[in-house]
Amino acid sequence: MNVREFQSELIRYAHSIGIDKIGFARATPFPDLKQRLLIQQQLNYASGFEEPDIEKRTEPLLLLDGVQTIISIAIAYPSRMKGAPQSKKRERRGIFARASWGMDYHTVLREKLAQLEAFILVHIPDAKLKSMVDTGELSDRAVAERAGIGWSAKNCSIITPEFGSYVYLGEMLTTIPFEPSIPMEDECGDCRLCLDVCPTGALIEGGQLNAQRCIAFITQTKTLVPLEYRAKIGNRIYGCDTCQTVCPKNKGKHSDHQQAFTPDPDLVKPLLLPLLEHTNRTFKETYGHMSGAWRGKNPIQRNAIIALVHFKEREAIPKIISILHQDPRPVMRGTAAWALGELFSDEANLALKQQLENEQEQAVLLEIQAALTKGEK
Ligand code: B12
Ligand code: SF4
Ligand code: SF4
Repeated sequence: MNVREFQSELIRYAHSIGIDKIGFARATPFPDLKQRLLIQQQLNYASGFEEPDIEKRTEPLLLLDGVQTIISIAIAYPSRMKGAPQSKKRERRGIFARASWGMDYHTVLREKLAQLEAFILVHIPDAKLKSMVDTGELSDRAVAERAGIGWSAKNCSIITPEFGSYVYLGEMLTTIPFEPSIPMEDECGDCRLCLDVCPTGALIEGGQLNAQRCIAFITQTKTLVPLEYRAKIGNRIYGCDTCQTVCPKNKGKHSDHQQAFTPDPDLVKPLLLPLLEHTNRTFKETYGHMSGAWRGKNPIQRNAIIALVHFKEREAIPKIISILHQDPRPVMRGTAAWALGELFSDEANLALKQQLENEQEQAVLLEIQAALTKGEK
């Protein structure tokens, strides 16, 4: 079998194991991406979650000797859930972004790539292969764009004609000289809906994100959320889907054929107050299989307090007071102080004054003072 024939075999095999799209990119350097990454770094627009070595990100040869082709794969995930529970008074709920529905996509895509590797090695035993999903050095989107999986859209996502932007991406570097796929034309046209609806103005221009302002990023940080973003987070406890849900190219796109990503409605739209009760162990047991659990329980619990304020859930005041008085984590105490200032009641005011006497942490003291000042107004 020559390389061309094997490539067709490989594509057929990929589809047979549930890979929704597969494309092939030449493993030459990514000079445009390199410039882009440098600019993002200089402007402090990067998130800090990316691989820091820009050379490794843009020079595939540094990752695999003799690399010729990068195989890009895409796997679709659902945009709707069945039986979503209502968020109502005393039973307020947060929301995990769709990229955290069902099983962690890293596990699913890595398994598919491992199957693909095994298939290749049966036919070409001396091939050298290296696979990655999200946490690898490469930009999964830049590879997918070059491999014709979809176009690089104004909301930064790779949008596929078949599944919209609701696809996960992964890739495999190979020493095999496959025929490259043809990249897609941009289909955003004059549309700029995503730029206009982004709640924090994080999309600076088409295809350029200031990650520091992006709610998807902010929900994953471990520090106090800067004041200007707290009201904008809403009930998002992990990630943000707004620039995707608004996109006309995603209209009607809902792929539920990947069983692994079928969401458990009570987990992806969890009750907020019970979330605050989790220990590390119970959180891991309950949410550990989801990609949104990767930063542990602390950011999620901080975001849950912010979401309770979003719902003006005054029933939560006693629990938030207990956090202010007893939680060993300054970020939780600081967020609780702010929340009590927002939800305001005599009980909350008294609790803030008591903590003002006992609090040792400067950042928390500032939050308490700001909350008390707010209450006086
Ligand atoms: C860091 C990171 C984040 C950061 C920063 C996101 C960003 N836009 O840069 C934060 C935490 C904010 C984030 C959020 C999300 N992420 Co994220 N993230 C990553 C990660 C690890 C690296 C991305 C990166 O390097 N960004 C730097 C920018 C500069 O490069 P890039 O976007 O990779 O590549 C494009 C640009 O460079 C652009 N470009 C290059 N040159 C030039 C020149 C010009 C002039 C212009 C305009 C553009 C341009 O073209 C490239 C191809 O599109 C990737 C996984 C990976 N290893 O690649 C996942 C990844 C991008 N994330 C993903 C997802 C699903 C999300 C969320 C939707 C999750 C959610 N619901 O909350 C949001 C979407 C937010 C958004 N609007 O982008 C998917 C995207 C799938 C897809 N269909 O596109 C990825 C690929 C993970 C995966 N393996 O599936 N993410
Ligand atoms: S994920 Fe949310 S905050 Fe980030 S760019 Fe999209 S709409 Fe804006
Ligand atoms: S909302 Fe419009 S501009 Fe933004 S990604 Fe979708 S089609 Fe492109």
